[in-house]
Amino acid sequence: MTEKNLRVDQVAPYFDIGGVFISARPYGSGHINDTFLAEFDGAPRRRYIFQRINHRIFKMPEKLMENIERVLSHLAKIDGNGSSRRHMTLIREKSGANFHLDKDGNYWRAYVFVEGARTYEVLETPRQAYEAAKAFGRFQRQLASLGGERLHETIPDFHNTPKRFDTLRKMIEKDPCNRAKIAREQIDFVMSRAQIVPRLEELRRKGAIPEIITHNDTKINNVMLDEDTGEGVCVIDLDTVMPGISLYDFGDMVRTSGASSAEDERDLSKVRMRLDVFDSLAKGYLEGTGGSLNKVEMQNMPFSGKLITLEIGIRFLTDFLEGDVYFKTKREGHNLDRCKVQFKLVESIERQEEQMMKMVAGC
Ligand code: ADP
Ligand code: GN1
Ligand code: MG
Repeated sequence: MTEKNLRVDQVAPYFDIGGVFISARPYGSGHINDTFLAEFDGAPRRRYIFQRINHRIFKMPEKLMENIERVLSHLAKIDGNGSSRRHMTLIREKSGANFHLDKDGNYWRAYVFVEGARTYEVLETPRQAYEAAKAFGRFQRQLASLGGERLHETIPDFHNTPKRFDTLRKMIEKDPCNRAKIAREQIDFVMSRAQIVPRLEELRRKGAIPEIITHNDTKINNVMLDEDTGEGVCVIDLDTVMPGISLYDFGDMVRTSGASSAEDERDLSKVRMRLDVFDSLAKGYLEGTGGSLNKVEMQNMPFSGKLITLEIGIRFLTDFLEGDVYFKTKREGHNLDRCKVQFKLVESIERQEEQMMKMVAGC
């Protein structure tokens, strides 16, 4: 057992699971939290997900968990409680708290493992895109009826592209690791697209696109599809659920589901936006959101794919220049590789934007 697994061993007894902890292993390929799959004997279920929340990135874990608790109890009311796989189920600490704070100051949470469903890194068929987009759209629609106070902003300005752009500019000036010279081509790529950066924020500010509760991290490995039927089962990774605009979510779906390659593919000749997948994404999303989008939102669906892809590319580039302090990396230049894929996708969208517009109009 690695030290990390031992930590799960030590925190598991604090959670109201019952049964005996057997083992835990690192799980999934998220870039932010430390995720483990834990097995228990004699508990109501055998498998649970344990996560150590990255509190360097999420600076207010209590507030974040307050959001998640409100969101999940709302979904449970709509979907029905208990064994539903439609939403995640949080396991409380025996004290009743929705997280456990360990002696080193780490925040832990536990969820029921969603069985019989899986995530993908690269989608294989347009049908999967339809199902994933429908599930994310449905999630947005269900949260439209969440009453009470505005959710906490777990990361302020998360999808504020102009702010992300400014942060990049400052990082280029500072160039703390002397890496800007390696990324000259990517820096020029962003600068030549500066004029598109503010569009979504302007539409939000003018009220042309309404503020709603959004997921904000609709990457394809954050939705689980049924292993047998392929249906969208459950939206996961709720750390960034907060006020936003619909197109942040649709844009990130286009970026990750529409892409023909992995996010960090090194052979850029494999990277393009798949039109048939885009078509299915648009159909699934419009179906899931159930007619709640206005004309401006619909007209900007292809654009949002381009802008959010550029934005995430900007974030990978910024992190590369800063010395890889935000996203988990597995190899040298990993963030720059990820950035290159995003920019190749942006170019591919630019070439196909007109056709994408026609597809949305045809939905
Ligand atoms: P990160 O914020 O680091 O991306 P996630 O919450 O997305 O972490 O979890 C990482 C991975 O763990 C997911 O991509 C998924 O494969 C798996 N996972 C997370 N929660 C569950 C769950 N409740 N049931 C099954 N698998 C899960
Ligand atoms: C992170 O947590 P994960 O791996 O699902 C990031 C997203 C990025 C994504 C890029 C909180 O998502 O915003 O789009 O990596 N999450 C956070 O792969 O920053
Ligand atoms: Mg994730």
